[in-house]
Formats: sequence, structure tokens, C-alpha cells
Amino acid sequence: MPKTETQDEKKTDANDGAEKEGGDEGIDRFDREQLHHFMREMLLYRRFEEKAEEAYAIGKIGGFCHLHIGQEAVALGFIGPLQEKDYVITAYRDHTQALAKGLEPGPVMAELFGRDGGVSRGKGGSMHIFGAEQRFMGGHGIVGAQVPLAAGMGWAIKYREEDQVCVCFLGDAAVNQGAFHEAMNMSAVWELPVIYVVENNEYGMGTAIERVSAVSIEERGEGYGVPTHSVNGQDIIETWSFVEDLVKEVRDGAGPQYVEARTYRFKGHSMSDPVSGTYRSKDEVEEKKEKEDPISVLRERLFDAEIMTQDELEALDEEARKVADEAVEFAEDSPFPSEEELYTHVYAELNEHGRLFMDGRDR
Ligand SMILES: Cc1ncc(C[n+]2csc(CCOP(=O)(O)OP(=O)(O)O)c2C)c(N)n1
Ligand SMILES: [Mg+2]
Repeated sequence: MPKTETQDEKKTDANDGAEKEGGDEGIDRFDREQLHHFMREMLLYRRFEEKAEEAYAIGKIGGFCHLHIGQEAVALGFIGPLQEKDYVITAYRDHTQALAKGLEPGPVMAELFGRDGGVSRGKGGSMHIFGAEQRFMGGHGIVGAQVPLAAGMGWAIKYREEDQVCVCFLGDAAVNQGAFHEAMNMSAVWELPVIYVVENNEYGMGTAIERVSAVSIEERGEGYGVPTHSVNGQDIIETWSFVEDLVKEVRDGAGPQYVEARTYRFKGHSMSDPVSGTYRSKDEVEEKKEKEDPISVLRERLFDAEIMTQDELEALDEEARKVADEAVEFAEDSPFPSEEELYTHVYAELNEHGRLFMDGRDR
């Protein structure tokens, strides 16, 4: 993007983005198979996390566990349009993004259970889902920590003259971290191929965003000259359409992008936190669930367009429940890591220059 553009010109809404490409923002852009795929995926994410919630309640999962329930269309809409070679990095609310990037449900569930068959050998837990092969670069527990890492990945892509794109998810509270601002500035200066996606679910742990930010989430990216956009993250059709176009632009050299995905979490911040209480009312949550559940939003659109029947929906749901049940079985069948595992994967191994890094020093 030329640097002379004004902020207003740079700011787009999902509708503008789709119109700009000449595409149809509506359902006609997709064929029946794709639309059924959207439903299949989001049902899987929902049923998977409901199983995790159940397992947590009976002590099968320990430590922190943050559910993405209510935000599924953001995971699918931003990851689905990517290619296998593209990178994804995120915060601790990371289960559904991992599934969207192609990690298997069984090993992801086993990680939550702390088992040897988990994607991080049971040593990372819920907040540290990782899949190097699938280019899913975690799962990060420190708020905002993944943002400079994403800039680093963007820099590596550019340095190697490759054409991958990196998608970096962060929460609305993470835009108040210093690391976010440094990374945005460097990304803009070096024109890095990174799409920063702020999942604006309206709250940090229990603090409404307007109580801690003088400007809107959307405005946060503008000060750095990074094009900013806002998308309805509860509507998979709108989100996917917008992201598909944006990814093409970034792959073609448009540089960093900043997208607010307007969304909402239906559960508590983590397992020990209440769904509602002093920081938001029960009525607010109920209204959002009724009007903005991404699965119901898609269902209504597909039913209205006669692209899916009730029977087909039920069959997809049954399939999703089966996959989630099998993921739990896989986790249960996997042993706990042995004591020796405490000493493996602690230090980095040989890097591509043939150097061994231990304890941060060359050896
Ligand atoms: C540097 C740092 N400060 C504080 C915390 C504690 N903490 C964990 S999650 C969280 C809120 C983050 O909210 P947001 O970025 O909006 O993400 P969401 O949980 O809504 O997905 C806080 C303050 C932390 N993990 N890291
Ligand atoms: Mg939040």
C-alpha cells in the first residue's frame, strides 16, 4: 500500500473488502459443499470444547483452560482460507485455531489431558498447543507475547523471499501491551506479510474494553500506518469472504494488515471464572447467545437458502459429536509422560546453521 494513503482510505469494512474484489459478499460465493464444510467444522469445534469442559469438571484436565465457544467463526474464517504453508500463531484460547489449522482432535485433546500422546507431549497443556508440521506456532500464555513473534515470522518470510502469510490472533486486551505497539511499528516499516487479528470479544478477563481503552479497537492499528479493517466475526460467510480476499493481497505484497473481528465469548474467561456476574449481566450473555451464535447464524442462512435441511444438520452434528468422543477416548488411552520426559525438549536442538543452542548460548 502506498504510504501516502490517508487513514480513512486505508480503513475498510468487510463489505468494502468484498466489493473491492468484485466478489459476492453473500452466500452465492460458495458452493453447497463449502457451506456444509463450514457447518461441519464449527460443530466440531463446539462439540470438542464441550467435551473439554466436561472433562475439566471431573478433573481429567488440570491447570488453565480457556474455551473459544461463541468465537468459532473467527477461527474458521481466518484460518480456513490459508494454505498449508501459511503460519498461524495465537494466544492461550487456542484449541479451535489448532483444529482449524489441521491438528488432529485426538492429540489436541490428549494435550489438554496432559498425556504423552498430546501435541506437546503433554507438557504444554491447554495454553500451549503447538504443531510445527502444520505451521501452527502456538498457543502463548503471556498476553501479547505472540505479537512480536508473528512479526519475526513475517520478517523471516520476507528475508527468504517466500510468499507465505502469517495470521496472528490476539485478544482485545492485548492491544494495551507494549510488545503489540513495537511489533506493529516494525511490521509497517518492514512491510511484513502478517495479518493481525484482534478478537474483540468485548472483555479482557473481566474488564470491558471501553473501560481500559481511550479509542476503539479498530483505531488501534491506525497510528502505525497499518491498513485497518473490521469484520463481523459471528458470520462465517462474511468473515471467510473478507479474509480470502485479504490473504491474496498480502501474498501479493500488500504488507501488514490489522483486522478487528467483532465477536463474543459465551463462557467464562477460563474454567474457574463465572460466565457472568459483576462484569457483565446474564441477560447480555443470553441475548448474544440467542442472536449471535455463529452456528445459529450460519444455520439460518443455510436453511433460508434451502442449502441445508434439518436432517443434514443433525447428521453433521452427530458426526462432530462422534469425533469429539473419539478425541476423548484417544486422550484417555494415552499414558502420562514418563519422568524422563521432564528432561526432553527443554533446550533447542541444532538449528539450520548447524549450531547447538543450549541455555541461550552457542555451544
Ligand atoms: C502479560 C500478562 N498479563 C496478565 C496476564 C493475565 N491475563 C490472562 S488473560 C488476560 C486477559 C486477556 O484478555 P484478551 O486479550 O481480551 O483475551 P481473551 O481472554 O478475551 O480472549 C489477562 C489479563 C497474562 N497472562 N499475561
Ligand atoms: Mg477479550
